Amino acid sequence: MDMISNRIETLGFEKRFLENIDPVDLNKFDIARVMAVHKDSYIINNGKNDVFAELIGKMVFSADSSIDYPAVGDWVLATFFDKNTFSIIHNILPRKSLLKRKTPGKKIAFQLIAANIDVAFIVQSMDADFNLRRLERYLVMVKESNIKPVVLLSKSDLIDAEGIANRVAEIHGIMPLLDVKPFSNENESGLNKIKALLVPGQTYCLLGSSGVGKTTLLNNLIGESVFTTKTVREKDSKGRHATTSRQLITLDCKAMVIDTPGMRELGNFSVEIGIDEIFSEIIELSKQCQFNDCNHANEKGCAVIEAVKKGQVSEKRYQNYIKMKKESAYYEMSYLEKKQKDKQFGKLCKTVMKHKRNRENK
Ligand SMILES: Nc1nc2c(ncn2[C@@H]2O[C@H](COP(=O)(O)OP(=O)(O)OP(=O)(O)O)[C@@H](O)[C@H]2O)c(=O)[nH]1
Ligand SMILES: [Mg+2]
Ligand SMILES: [Zn+2]
Repeated sequence: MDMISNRIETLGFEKRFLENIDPVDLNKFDIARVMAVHKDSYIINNGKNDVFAELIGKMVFSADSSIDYPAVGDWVLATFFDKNTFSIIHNILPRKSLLKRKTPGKKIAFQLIAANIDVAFIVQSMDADFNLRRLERYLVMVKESNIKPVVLLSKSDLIDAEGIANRVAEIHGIMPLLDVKPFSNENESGLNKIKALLVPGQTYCLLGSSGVGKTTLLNNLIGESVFTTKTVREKDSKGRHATTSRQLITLDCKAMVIDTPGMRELGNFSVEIGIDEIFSEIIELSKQCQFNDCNHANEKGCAVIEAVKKGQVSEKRYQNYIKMKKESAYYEMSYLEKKQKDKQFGKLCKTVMKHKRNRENK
């Protein structure tokens, strides 16, 4: 067990993952990490090698939603067969973080991005893609998921030093303590500063719009062009993602990285912790609003609106805050509605069954 635990520690395993696990299960199963997900099959690693895996039927039958399925980065209990060439996943260990987004549409459904991530590299390119509002959305998602954000500004080769400094200053204007690293995959400037952030055994993920250079960065960190990036010709063809699968890569320095496909839509937000953290100055101001339940929309004595009028909070930032708040409120509402509907449907079933029984008994 100890030898195995040493081996999985290099994959980022921590004792805390075992906190609520039955010791009997630990004797029965191996601990392994999900390295890649492909439809309904998986590649997992128990510290020895990558092994093909499937879910035990019980897990599939009892799954309520996508959250009950393994994501890249998950720790699982599994059994290994045929000299370590095939495995069955029995259980997912409690996650320390889970990056997910709501799938488009009104239905409450999530797409899992990755589990047990320590640091999220939010990548924006400094040319066309640079957008503070989008950055705020990514930051909210990352904070909400209990993950440390670092902002990587790519394509520094395309703008001058002043342009770079301005963009960094703009970000620090809204988040003074945020780690922001400009870099270029093209001339490799700033790459060493990114490498210096990588800690062995920690798991990182690359987030950001399509075409900002996430996969190119990963290839640079590996030191080899292992993964496909967009060719120059394809660069303009919007909507085509170079990266489509998700997998966990172990770098030579023993840090692990998950590359993700660019997300076109970030989806709505389920809870408000993230929003409150990223818009902390607005939360601070709202304590001075005349009404406790102020929505900062058009209420009398609203300190937030006052600050926007005075130019202390930018109009755009305020609008983004209101927009995200609305989305999150909408989300909560539709969730409740869904539950309500489920209840009504359950009642309906019961009544139908009762009538049926009554008829049969007659
Ligand atoms: N000038 C310049 N071009 C870059 C830089 N980084 C990436 N590129 C180019 O940008 C294009 C897109 O890069 P990718 O690494 O495929 O982008 P991605 O973020 O992985 O995109 P998706 O996988 O679609 O999400 C490629 O043509 C790269 O050569 C950079 O720092 N400077
Ligand atoms: Mg990519
Ligand atoms: Zn207010």
